[in-house]
Amino acid sequence: MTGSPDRLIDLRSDTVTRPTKAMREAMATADVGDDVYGEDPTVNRLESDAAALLGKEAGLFVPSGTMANQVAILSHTERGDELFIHRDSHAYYYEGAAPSLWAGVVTTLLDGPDGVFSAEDLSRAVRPDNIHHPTPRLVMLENTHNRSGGAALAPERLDPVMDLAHQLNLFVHIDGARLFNAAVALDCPVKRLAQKADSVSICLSKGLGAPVGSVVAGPRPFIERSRRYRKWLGGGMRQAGILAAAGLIALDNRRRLGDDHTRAKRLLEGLLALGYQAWAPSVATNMVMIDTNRAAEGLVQEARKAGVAFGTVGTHRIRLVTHQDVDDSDIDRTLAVFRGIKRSLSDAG
Ligand code: TLP
Repeated sequence: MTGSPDRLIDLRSDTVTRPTKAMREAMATADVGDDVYGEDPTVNRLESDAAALLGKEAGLFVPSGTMANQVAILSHTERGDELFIHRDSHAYYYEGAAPSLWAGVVTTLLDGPDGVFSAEDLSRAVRPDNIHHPTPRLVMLENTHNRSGGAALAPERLDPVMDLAHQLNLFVHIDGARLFNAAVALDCPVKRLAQKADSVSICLSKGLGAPVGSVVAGPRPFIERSRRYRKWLGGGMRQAGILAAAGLIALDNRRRLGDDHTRAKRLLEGLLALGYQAWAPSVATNMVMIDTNRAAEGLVQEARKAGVAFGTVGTHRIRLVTHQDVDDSDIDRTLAVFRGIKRSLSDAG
């Protein structure tokens, strides 16, 4: 085994990044006001810059990706409505029962590769208007798709689903926590990826490196409703320009996401060369998923002792995520740790 190094290489998520010096300086010197009165100039700038990048009329700064998803669901639906969502989507899988708790919607789960269901699947799932059924209202998509290995979904995959949703009078929200990763991997403007969605949310605190924050974007009336729901959920922040200043730098950081993808690819190829089984999406981004024949949690513990942290996705799969605080030598060290684990396993017979 490789000896325990001085610094932990943290590949658990791209949420673990620490704000850079430039970000901290921008935060310290941010122009601020009370955002609940709509008077924080830095928040206002972040909201309009993000909305412009996403090709939407208006934006709303919220504390987290989870709140972004939940205010979007609340703003699009009424109690008793039906939400169509992939079984592995964050808003269903990782947000507790939040859609039913807050919005009072029923979730109908769909399946499909790379975290996306087909237009045909959606068409089969949407039942006719009838007093016995909930009212079909919202389709939620996720790009990149986290539990599907960070799969980037091209317009050819998502547009037909969104077109059908609109024909059926359903709204569409995209959880774009990592939409900029998708744009970079697909070499497609982010605006194009969001074009057919009624609303979209992005996270500033994942690969973009901000300490906190997400933005929901969509038509102005939708954003005004979302502002009310954000307040209800306790997300009305005061001198939030301190955080939005980091968010503005995070938006610029989209230009460096390609480096994370290159490192993830090198990590994947290195692990494959060592004989590990990878589980890869059609278009990969900054995540690597490895299937393990031993309990994934045991592997996590062992690697952590050797200075590399990552997480599990189920009992026999691990997830490694690259981000701005991981460099090329960290990838080399990670591969050395995996080589050591492999060797100790085969030595044990
Ligand atoms: N994802 C986290 C965990 O919650 C799993 C991670 O480490 O990947 N949408 C997507 C697609 C996400 O991946 C996440 C966070 C969220 C929403 C929620 O964002 P936060 O953590 O800001 O509430």
